[in-house]
Amino acid sequence: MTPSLVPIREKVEAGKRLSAADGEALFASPDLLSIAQMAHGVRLKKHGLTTYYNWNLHLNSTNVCEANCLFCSFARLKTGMSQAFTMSIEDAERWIRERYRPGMTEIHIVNGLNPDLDFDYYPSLLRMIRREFPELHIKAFTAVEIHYFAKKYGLSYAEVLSVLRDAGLGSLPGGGAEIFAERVRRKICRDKASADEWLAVHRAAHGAGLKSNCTMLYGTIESPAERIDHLIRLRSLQDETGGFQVFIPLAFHNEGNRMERVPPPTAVDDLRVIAISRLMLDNIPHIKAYWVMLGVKTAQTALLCGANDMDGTVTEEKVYHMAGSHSPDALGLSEIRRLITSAGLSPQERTTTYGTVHRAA
Ligand code: V47
Repeated sequence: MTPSLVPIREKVEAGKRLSAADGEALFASPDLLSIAQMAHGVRLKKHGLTTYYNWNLHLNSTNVCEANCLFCSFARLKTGMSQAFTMSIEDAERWIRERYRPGMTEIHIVNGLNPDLDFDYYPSLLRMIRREFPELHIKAFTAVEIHYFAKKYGLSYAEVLSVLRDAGLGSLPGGGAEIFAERVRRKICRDKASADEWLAVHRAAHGAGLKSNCTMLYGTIESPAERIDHLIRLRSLQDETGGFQVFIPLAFHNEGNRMERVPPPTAVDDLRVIAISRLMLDNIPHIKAYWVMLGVKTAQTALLCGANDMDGTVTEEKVYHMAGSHSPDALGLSEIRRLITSAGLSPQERTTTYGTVHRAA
């Protein structure tokens, strides 16, 4: 182990919280194997060998988006542009029906900030899903979307969340956080919710009894110190509310967007971010290795570097596939279990909120 890591290992073994300086020392160290071993030790203490996955479906019902994020390959600025789409509620119902299988437990919905829709579109979408597919937990709308609804329709976050919850919203996904540092946000995503607004939406969701997820987009133009600042801001909100279930680091993909000249993170970067996240986020229960984003092989390896969740079957993901992901469109349940088992770990199917799913073999 490189000498700079020795005091950090002592803190980790004593269960002490790591500081920003510790986090920066971890990013500065080339000793990935020692960092991964510490993170795996923390994961074993928290979860043993148990490794979660779920049976889910991803829906994007519109990619029309007023925000003009440089890294995004999915959004189209205006209705009518090439590849822009907006599903009606009937289209969305048909789309889900064609892909839904009895036994699925979750639908994950992330959309663009579409200026052409009335607010009623969103509760109507949720009500349709609750009526037609009552077994699905609805994890929908990032904090950036909730902020947009509040601003556009003149409502408070609590009011938006209350209407959506009454219509069937079960929890919030973690997207849209990107990197909290103002320097980076100004350059890559200047015209959407700020860091403080993103955090305020999650605070409001937790206050309303909704669980949520959190993310960090890494590999664009942020510094290691800005990554650590991001993780510490998530950790502070978690100290306050306890409402985050899982942290998902999201690796930058550079195809089909305006940051094509920025090289994407390597596998070593990916594993280092997973491991350091596990070490810094001592109060967030789970770390997800999202296979669509990492690629299946790196995601499997991440399960031995601090991650304890693989996300789910997904089915037709668009955000990453439009940005150059070469991962498959979907993974079968038995393939996810095989990946986990062959890493020497124990697969456990979960609900969105980490309840156990018992399924006849
Ligand atoms: O908000 C967009 C990111 C997010 C790119 O909560 C990009 O369980 C990298 O939030 N390169 C959407 N990242 C995905 C997301 C998510 C995914 C899986 C599970 C969960 C969960 C949440 O993807 C966006 C943005 O932060 N993103 N474009 C890109 N080119």
